[in-house]
Amino acid sequence: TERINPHSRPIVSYYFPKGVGAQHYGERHPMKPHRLALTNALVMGYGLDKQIHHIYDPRPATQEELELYHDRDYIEFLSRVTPQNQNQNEMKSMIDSFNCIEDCPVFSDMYDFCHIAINWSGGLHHAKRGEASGFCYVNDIVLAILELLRFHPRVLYIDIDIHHGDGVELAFYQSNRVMTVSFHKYTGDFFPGTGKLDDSGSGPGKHFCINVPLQDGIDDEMYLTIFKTVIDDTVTAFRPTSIVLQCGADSLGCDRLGAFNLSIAAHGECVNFVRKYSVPLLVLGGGGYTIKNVSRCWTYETSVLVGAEVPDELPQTVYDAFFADSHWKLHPPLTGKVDNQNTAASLKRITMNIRNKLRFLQG
Ligand code: TV7
Ligand code: CA
Ligand code: ZN
Repeated sequence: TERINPHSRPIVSYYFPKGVGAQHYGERHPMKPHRLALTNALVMGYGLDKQIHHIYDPRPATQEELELYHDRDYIEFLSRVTPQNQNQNEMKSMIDSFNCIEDCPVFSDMYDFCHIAINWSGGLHHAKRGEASGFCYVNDIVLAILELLRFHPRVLYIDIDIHHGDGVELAFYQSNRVMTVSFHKYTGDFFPGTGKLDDSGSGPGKHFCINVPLQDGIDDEMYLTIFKTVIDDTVTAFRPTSIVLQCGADSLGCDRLGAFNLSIAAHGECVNFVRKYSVPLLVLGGGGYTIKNVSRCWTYETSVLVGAEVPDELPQTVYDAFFADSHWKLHPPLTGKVDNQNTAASLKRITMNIRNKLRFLQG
């Protein structure tokens, strides 16, 4: 008889809020929600929707739901501010105090955008309880984990965006039910500046926070080695009952804001590695600023998650012009732009430090 691989055909739900691709942070802003329209067009173009069990156009979250994490005055402000009223005096001071400037500008339909909780348009890991940060207004990840904690004793959060997942780390810094693991670029001036190796949680959450600080130019081989080692050690020690995976695509090579050297295949291998634990999994987007590659990456990862193989030849879509660079391939070469500042020794030191820390979890 034929062996059935339990990993090959999991039950998959896919969330695509209609209209999210038309949202706009403003001219010159690197965060482009249009990447979500590209991703969805490729996912549908490949026919992956036929392998997905449930496709949702999610409803907006209610104010009450957002207040399960966020401050009431912050959410009230978000629901009221618009490009039209942002110059009124009372709004001006609130815009400053809630940090809705520069990285997090006020844009039209911004509040509708924020309600979106769980999908490739989520993964907005920098938002704090009472203020916006790093292109993120509402922390859909914290809200999702709070919901999971109603049913799951232990939730593992994994973050492969090139930026530190500071907002999620902060929300659960004192919790021993949520373990956060972020892989990120960590150098003096890189946003948000937090996430050093020694930050490990506090109070009951001591040792339940892991940071993997990396340098420019890390390649597929080094990244996959450290990712698999750290995640395997963590899953063994923590035994999560569900996993939330933030898949920020700014860790790819050639990203407009990033400085790593990952291929789409390696980024997707991280997703594949995590799915193989066969633990309920929530997969989210995040950063990603060279949008033709972001949409390729998340399309590929959708195929990995449904257990389908897709050809390297991209399907024809209305967005064909975006993908002409690589002759409409799913896997363009993305490596070779930045020197690798990581060494086998520097990564070994990080892995060993983390392994020692995880020993505190057992027993
Ligand atoms: C999850 N880098 C979010 C990553 C957030 C990074 C930053 C910009 C940026 C903002 C712009 C803009 C930009 C070309 C790039 C210290 C500052 C420097 C604002 C001009 N062009 C994620 C946030 C990071 C805004 N912020 O993890 C409007 O780059 O470094 C900073 C902070 C102060 C504010 N200035 C930048 O990937 C989704 N911002 C153009 C127009
Ligand atoms: Ca990260
Ligand atoms: Zn990022």
